[in-house]
Amino acid sequence: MATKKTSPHPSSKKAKGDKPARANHTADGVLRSNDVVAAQASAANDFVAAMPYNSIKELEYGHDNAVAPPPGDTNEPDSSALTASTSSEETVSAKTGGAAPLGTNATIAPLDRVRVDASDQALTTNQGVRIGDNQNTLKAGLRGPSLLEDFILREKITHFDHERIPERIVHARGSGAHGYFEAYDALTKYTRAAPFAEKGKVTPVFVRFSTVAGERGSKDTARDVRGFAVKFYTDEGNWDLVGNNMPVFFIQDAMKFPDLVHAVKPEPHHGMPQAASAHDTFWDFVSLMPESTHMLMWVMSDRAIPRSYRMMQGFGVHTFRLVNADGESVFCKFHWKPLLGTHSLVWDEAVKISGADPDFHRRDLWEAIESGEFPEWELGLQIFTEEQGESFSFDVLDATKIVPEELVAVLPVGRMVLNRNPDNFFAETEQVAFCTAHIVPGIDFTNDPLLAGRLHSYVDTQITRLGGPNFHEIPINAPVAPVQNNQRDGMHRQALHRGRVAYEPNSLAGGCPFQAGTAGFVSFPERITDDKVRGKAEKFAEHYAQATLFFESQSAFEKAHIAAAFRFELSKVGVPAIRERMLSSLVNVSAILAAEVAAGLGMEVPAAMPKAIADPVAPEVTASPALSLMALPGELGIRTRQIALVVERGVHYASLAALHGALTDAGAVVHFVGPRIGMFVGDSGEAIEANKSMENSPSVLFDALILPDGADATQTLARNGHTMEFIKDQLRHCKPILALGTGRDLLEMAGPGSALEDDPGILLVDSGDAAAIAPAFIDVIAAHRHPSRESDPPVV
Ligand code: HDE
Repeated sequence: MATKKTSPHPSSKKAKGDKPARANHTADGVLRSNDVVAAQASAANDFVAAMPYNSIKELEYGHDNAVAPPPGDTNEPDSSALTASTSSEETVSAKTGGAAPLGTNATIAPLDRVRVDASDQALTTNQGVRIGDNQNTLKAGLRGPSLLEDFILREKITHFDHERIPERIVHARGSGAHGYFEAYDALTKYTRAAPFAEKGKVTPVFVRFSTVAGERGSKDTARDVRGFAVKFYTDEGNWDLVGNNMPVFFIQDAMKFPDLVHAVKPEPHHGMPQAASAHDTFWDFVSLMPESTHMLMWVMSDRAIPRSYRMMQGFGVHTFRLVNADGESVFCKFHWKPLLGTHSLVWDEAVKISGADPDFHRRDLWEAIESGEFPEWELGLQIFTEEQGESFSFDVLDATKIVPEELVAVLPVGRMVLNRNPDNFFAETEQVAFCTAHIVPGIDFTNDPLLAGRLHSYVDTQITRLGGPNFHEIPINAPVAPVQNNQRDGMHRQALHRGRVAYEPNSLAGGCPFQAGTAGFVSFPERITDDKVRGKAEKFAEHYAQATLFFESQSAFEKAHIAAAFRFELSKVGVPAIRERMLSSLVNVSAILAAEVAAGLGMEVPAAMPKAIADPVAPEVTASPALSLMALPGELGIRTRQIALVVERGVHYASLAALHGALTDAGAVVHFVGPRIGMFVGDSGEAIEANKSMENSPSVLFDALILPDGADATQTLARNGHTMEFIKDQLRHCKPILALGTGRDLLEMAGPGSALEDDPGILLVDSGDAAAIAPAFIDVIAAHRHPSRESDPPVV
């Protein structure tokens, strides 16, 4: 039990700012040395004596104590001097400040404390010395040799030489933002986790989206899984939900992760290809790992080329465990659903964007937040009991399987809003360190063997990447909850820990910091009685049912895109036997898909690959509409969509002005795009400024296109090769086009001619009707894309 001590030794009293006082060696009638250090030791005696033994030692044993550990013994000192490092700690200077307020850790505070603003400040060295000349090295004579004594040059260059840190081994390319999570309701029935403690509770978050395979400087629009990692700074510590935009993974056991990553990354001899995974090693590996097939269906779908980070789902992937305050537990899967809906690029567009703007997703996220269009997701949970989980046809500990939403519905529990861009990309987005092992009371792990490996991997990798074990002190990683423990030292330690105690139990620091008992994290006491083996449960051997479920649940054009993606990726594989092996695996997913891909590769459909299990349990769900991107159209409207209004000298001004107004009112981002940037004079003499050119911003960067009216203007535009490319791509990618008056001529030159009238994504009007057509065009843009225009025949 904690006790309170009330009789400090007289020598512990000291006026703030005084020099360390010689003890009054006769104050209590006992003659003592007047040595300050000896007096300090003697002062500690009463305090230490108040803890005669470790009263919780006996509670370290047995099951009951394991599930409900006691709080540690603790005593409160009457004077901070009793637990201080030094009797002079109240000697204040500009460098040291005053004594730390008791029980606080000043390194844990809002990021304001580390934000640096150089406005109105002179340039200095890292030692704070103002620099007189930042242009010239110190030389012996104007044309003489540079001198080694130039400490300013050497400091500057040395720091520069070490500016880079190792990039993440996977997920190197990413973009982040701050925001908050808000709980819809208390979820205390299922979990005592802090973010769900009460209705309306708000928890700060930092989110990082990423690609997986490419290096830090690679393109955003590669075909790849996207990371979706959320750090919740809860008032009970940091919780990281380190998920992806796809709900399954390639492998079932952490043992295979290095193999997977070595297969998917650039081939080691020549370092190619960058960002993509279209090479022999990846397809060699996955075609030998049929458990990957389900994930391959997701990766070959349009989910692997999202339109925007703001328009993709997120998933925790593994089954997690929730635990309530009574110690009752359920299993759970985490889902993020974007308010804007799920929308993707098409492959040809993604390829072209990677040249036009490799930062396409980073820019999109940044610009949306800068313009106050804060992206939002709803968090949903699939909750089921362990017993329910055991009854499913698949194993819920197998990360290559989903729990279909038709089997367990998704319960909406809160929303996440990203409302602030980082101050500094390196300090925040690059240095943020997520870890699946960062959980808080109320959340626990299951025995998913992939998750187990992750629990080790993330902290381990940060030690190399961030240069030591103290990365939790980097401001972006520091929790808002207090951090107090006896871990000390190591590279780049920031905290100045008071006192001489760095162990527990102790009496010299009044037992502090003490173990929290059931107020802290206590692992769920899962019963385990089994053999210690290397192996997997039988249900893990079923590899195809959910791959088929996914494929069959897609719309016709999504199926066509999946077939086209397999065709493209496998066409890049140099070794035909690998292509054939992969095709034989696809036969087990869908005969139609296999036939479609084989035809696209000029191959015969091979025999089906032998399955690892002859007689699997029949799946509960054979069609899941929720798996189609069409299931989440999201908020209708055109907010943040990028619209190109083409301009040239002599365009019909009034119609463009009317549309500019209507689209702006609807929240779109309107750009005037000319053959060059700069001023153009319209038909009535007014000026229009083009902020983009068709050369610097090809049409793949825009969601919709308006072709202007004006005979002279359109004739000039028609002679420009860029104009035709601009329109052709917009047509090819099934995006909305509005042609005003003679703008139709341009469309006909570039496009399919007579089919224009029947295309739901194309509107043709006289310029006098521009204002009237605006609402209809807004609806056409809101639909994003009009796949009926596609030339690839749909897979039926
Ligand atoms: Fe990761 N993963 N991973 N991963 N992962 C990393 O951690 C790892 C897995 C995911 O924005 C690394 O800090 C292992 C699944 C995201 O900073 C590393 C295994 C899922 C991010 C690592 C997996 C993920 C990472 C690299 C299998 C989806 C980026 C740098 C056992 C649920 C986080 C780092 C960010 C990053 C290991 C599998 C998601 C090496 C060993 C499954 C979103 O520690």
